[in-house]
Amino acid sequence: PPEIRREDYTPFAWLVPATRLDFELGIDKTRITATLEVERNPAADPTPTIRLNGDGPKLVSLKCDGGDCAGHTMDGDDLVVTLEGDSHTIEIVTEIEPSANSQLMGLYASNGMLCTQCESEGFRRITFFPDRPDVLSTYTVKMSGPKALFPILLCNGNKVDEGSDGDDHWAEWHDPWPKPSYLFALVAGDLVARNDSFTTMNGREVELNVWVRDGDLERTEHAMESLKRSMKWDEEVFGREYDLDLYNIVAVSDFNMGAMENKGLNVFNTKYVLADPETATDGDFDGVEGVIGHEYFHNWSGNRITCRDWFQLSLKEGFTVLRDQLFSQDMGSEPVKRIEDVRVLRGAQFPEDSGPLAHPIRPDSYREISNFYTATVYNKGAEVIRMMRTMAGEGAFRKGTDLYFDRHDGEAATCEDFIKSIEDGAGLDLTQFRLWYSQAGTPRVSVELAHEGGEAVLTLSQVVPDTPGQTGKKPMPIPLKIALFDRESAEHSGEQLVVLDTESDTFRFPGFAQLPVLSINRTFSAPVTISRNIERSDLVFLARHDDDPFARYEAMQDLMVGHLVAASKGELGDEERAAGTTDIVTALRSVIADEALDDLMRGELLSMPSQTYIMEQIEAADPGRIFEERESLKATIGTELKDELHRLYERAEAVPYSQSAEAKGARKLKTLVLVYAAASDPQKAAELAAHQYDRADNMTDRQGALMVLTGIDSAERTGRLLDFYNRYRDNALVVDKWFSLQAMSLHPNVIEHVKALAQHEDFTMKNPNRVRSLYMGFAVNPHGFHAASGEGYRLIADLILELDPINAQTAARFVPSLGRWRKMEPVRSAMMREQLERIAAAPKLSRDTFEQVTRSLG
Ligand code: DPP
Ligand code: ZN
Repeated sequence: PPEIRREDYTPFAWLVPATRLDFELGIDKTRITATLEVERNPAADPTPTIRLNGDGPKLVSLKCDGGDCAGHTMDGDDLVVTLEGDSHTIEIVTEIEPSANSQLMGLYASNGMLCTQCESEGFRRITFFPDRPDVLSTYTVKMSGPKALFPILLCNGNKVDEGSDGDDHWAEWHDPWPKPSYLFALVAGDLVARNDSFTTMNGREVELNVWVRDGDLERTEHAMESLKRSMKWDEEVFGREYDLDLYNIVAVSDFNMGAMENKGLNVFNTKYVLADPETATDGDFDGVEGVIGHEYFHNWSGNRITCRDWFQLSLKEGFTVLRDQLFSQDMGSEPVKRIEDVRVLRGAQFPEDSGPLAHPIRPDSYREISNFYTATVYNKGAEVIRMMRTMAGEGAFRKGTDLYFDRHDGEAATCEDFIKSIEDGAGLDLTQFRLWYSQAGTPRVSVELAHEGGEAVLTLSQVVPDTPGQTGKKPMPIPLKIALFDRESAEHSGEQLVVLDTESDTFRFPGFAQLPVLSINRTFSAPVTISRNIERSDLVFLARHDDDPFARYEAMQDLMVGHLVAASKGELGDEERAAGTTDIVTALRSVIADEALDDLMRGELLSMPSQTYIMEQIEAADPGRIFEERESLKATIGTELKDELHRLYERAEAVPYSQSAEAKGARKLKTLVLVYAAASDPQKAAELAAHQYDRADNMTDRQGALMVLTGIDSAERTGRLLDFYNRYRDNALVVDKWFSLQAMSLHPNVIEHVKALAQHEDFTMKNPNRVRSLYMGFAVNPHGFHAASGEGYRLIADLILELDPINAQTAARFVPSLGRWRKMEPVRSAMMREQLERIAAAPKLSRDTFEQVTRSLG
């Protein structure tokens, strides 16, 4: 497959002011008549042809201006039509087979309904079209089909007409807002809606619907409330008003992504719509709110202003992720949300940025764009814009975004357009800052603090590491929020922002009689790694006193990470090990006792760093060794703090179920206590977890208990797993949990369990949620995936090969786990590489998997 390069961009030679689509809908066969009004684009070089992208639709007929076309050929999958004059009407009839579409791109069947997914290049699987985001067109769509099968017919925009014809019926929809083809959507099926309305800031009434299958309606309240909160928040915080009279959300159970922001017709994975206390955890509730917000915010950052080309993906995704993060911060606990977001960044993006698939947030080339819907484009993209906001201040940043929305409304824009708008609107000079868009790799900042003549002297230096295809990088502006704590009073005289924009720099702070304690990268103001030689006692100090909750969490994590890294490398003598453990236990004890903390935050402070994060800190990591050290520390904590944790549990257990922060915090603590108990006293933990499971009146408690039980070989484990399955076997999302809990478990036989589950009657390769629940659960379980035998690697490689022909996009998502081979100790490293080579040698790999495997081996 060819490499597509950002610098090769040229505007399309034609404009398509209007598109008419006629769908004759059927599950097995759908016929589409597409009528395109095309005009020469005065801004582009003239060509004698128009290229209409295709990916498999059967061409039934083709007409130009009502008659034969002057000529046409197929160029690969594309249809190239000869066009001589300046404006034409092209009519294309195609046929497709929705029920045979297992890739879930384009128009496909799911549970008897029809739906679409067009981003990035799915529209070309429906009809031939200039399927690129810079071709904006106004769509009028007529859908017809059997009323019994498809009582509900939905499309973008507003319904303008409808009628019946015997057993068939039809609806015509018109979307007044010009859009690229990737935002097209259609849904036809037997659906019911939760209906509501929202009055915008200018008094326009918008009808809101959340469409689901009959029986799921009671679980849509949270989605609807989240939608209304999103609409209000975007008015208040970004000044953005909704622009149609109708907003439809449809839940679909077979879906590659989380959700899709199609204009006026969002299509969602059921996972991000359906929630009630009985079947959804607190995390699931937060996920629904976040994704509902995300897709809604795209209406402005993505739809009203879209991307010129797919290299600009972060223009809409990075910005929209930042918007959804800020929204969730405002709806819940700001510091806890920040910690969660940083955890995602470090868990997914940092490894990507330090591995073979590293790429800048604005990539320079790709073979398959689906592979670039990454944590880098999304989450690092959000961090980069967050840094602009930090440097500008909230008010000035808002002026920048106002200018952006104003200047580029209706356009297909670039990242550069965004940066320029923030520069002009916020009054920032972002000349050097643009490097964040072009340079990959997580910068490493080295920190030294000295005390000289009554001053604290802070020396910072940065290295931006080499990444594939990029060496010798330039220093970037790194905004670091800091505070200097007096050791006696445990107070500081104000937070400051220092911007390190050279390789190395020194900052002096007068007025210190002795060396203060430095709190740095507060709120995680820059997406970098900090390396410093800090005394353990200073970390204990910060874990206890830092007034920035994020920095306090960070100190707690650093304390544990430092200990576990040294222990895993065999660098700790008995005495050091004991001293390190004592410090950790002391710090945790102070967290448990601190009455100023709320329990959600307390839960964060009491959580151990993930094994994956620890592995990232070590060259040639030995996952087995790290696992043992981490379990051993967990057991020590469980033993040493047994009484405190027990009291915490009892207090939390008395809090009745509600959605309040207090009750959520209590639930988080309960399962956390079980996690520590499982390491220190498994039999007791199994009893306690079984008790929690049996008494649970909500999924958070029940799932938490079962999660702990799956790791303990016990009678309780078997009984509760069976109960869980029998209780929820009719609920696909909960059955997904049942699969993933077992795949993620600490049980010694996890590989055998996963193999058996793959043969379970409820397992299918056709449903991405089910595939991810079993195999992504396993791939992120270092205990199973990195088993010394190499069996975990083989299992994932087998999966990739089996899934690739069915759903290439989902298959390719599993490649990065094997792509970490360079970071592993030699034996595992060789086994991982061997599996990648086995995949690479397979005949007929998809473009998605081929690209990921080749880059991973590269
Ligand atoms: N649906 C995906 C998202 O919202 C891609 N746009 O991020
Ligand atoms: Zn998005």
